[in-house]
Amino acid sequence: MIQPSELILTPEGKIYHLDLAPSELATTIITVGDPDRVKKISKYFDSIEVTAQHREFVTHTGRYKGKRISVISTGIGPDNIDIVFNELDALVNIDFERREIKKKLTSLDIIRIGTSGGLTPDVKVDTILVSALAIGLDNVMHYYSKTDKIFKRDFAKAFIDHMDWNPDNSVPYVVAANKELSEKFSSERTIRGCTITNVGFYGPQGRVLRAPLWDQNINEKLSTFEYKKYRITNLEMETATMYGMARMLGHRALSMNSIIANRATGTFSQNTKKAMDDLIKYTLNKIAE
Ligand code: R1P
Repeated sequence: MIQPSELILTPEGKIYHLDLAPSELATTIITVGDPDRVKKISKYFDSIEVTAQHREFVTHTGRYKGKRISVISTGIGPDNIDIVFNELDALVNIDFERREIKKKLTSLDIIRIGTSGGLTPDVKVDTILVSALAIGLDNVMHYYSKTDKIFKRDFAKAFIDHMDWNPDNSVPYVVAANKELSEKFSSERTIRGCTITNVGFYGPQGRVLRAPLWDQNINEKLSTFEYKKYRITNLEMETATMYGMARMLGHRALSMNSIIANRATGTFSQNTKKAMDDLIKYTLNKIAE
C-alpha cells in the first residue's frame, strides 16, 4: 500500500497537484508550459468534458475529431515535469482505492507543444521543430534508478568534454524521443533537432542582464558541438526531463517546438500568436490521423 503522505489524494479522490480523478484523463495528452495556452488548444475541440485547475496545472479534457485528448499546463521548468509525469502515471497505473500499482499498466502518449529558442542561424524563427533527442542539464532524472538504459552516456561524455563542463553543475544526460511519435509528427513542415533542456531562462541559457556568467561562451559552445550526426538546435526548459520520465515509466513522449527566437541572429518572431496557432493545428491534426 502506498501511504497517504506519498500518494496524496484530495477528499474527492483526486491526485493532489493536478486535481484530477482517473476518469478525467485521456490516454493522449498534450502538455504546454503556459496555463493560458490550454484554452488556445481546447478551443478547437468538438466538446470539452472536464476543466480543472490547481496552481499552474490547468487541464481541459475533450474530443478533437472524435479523439479523446487531455491538455495540461506544466508551468515552467523540469521540476514541474517531475510532478506532472508522476501524477499522470499514477492516474492510470495506480489503483487509488487500494493504493496499489495496477497489474496491467497503461502507456500514455504525451506530446508537448512548447516555445523554444533556436541556437544556430539555420533554425529560423516560426519553424516547427521536432525534438528527436534532448540533452538534460537539470538533475531531476539523477534521483531515479533504472536510468542506465535510457541515457546515451557516450553522447553525454562528448558533450561534457566539448563544453569544458562546470564540475559544480549536474551531469548532463541525453535521451531520445519516442521513435514512432517522432516519425508520425515529422513532415515537410517540420525540422528535426537536438534540444537542450536547462533549469533557468537567464544564466542557464547564456542571457546576461546584470549577473555575470560562469561561462560567457556557453551558447557559442553549444552551437558548435557535434556528435555523430547530431548538432544542438534549440534551448528550452522541459523536453529532456519529459523524455527521461516517460521512458522510465513506460510512456511515449514527444516535444514539438515553435521556434519563437533565434539566439544566434538575435531575432524574435514577428507573430508568435500565429506561429503557435499553426503548431497547435498541425499537432492536433497529426494526433487525429
Ligand atoms: C520560458 O519562457 C518558458 O517557455 C518555454 C520554456 O521551455 C519555458 O517553459 O516553453 P513554454 O512556452 O511551453 O512554457
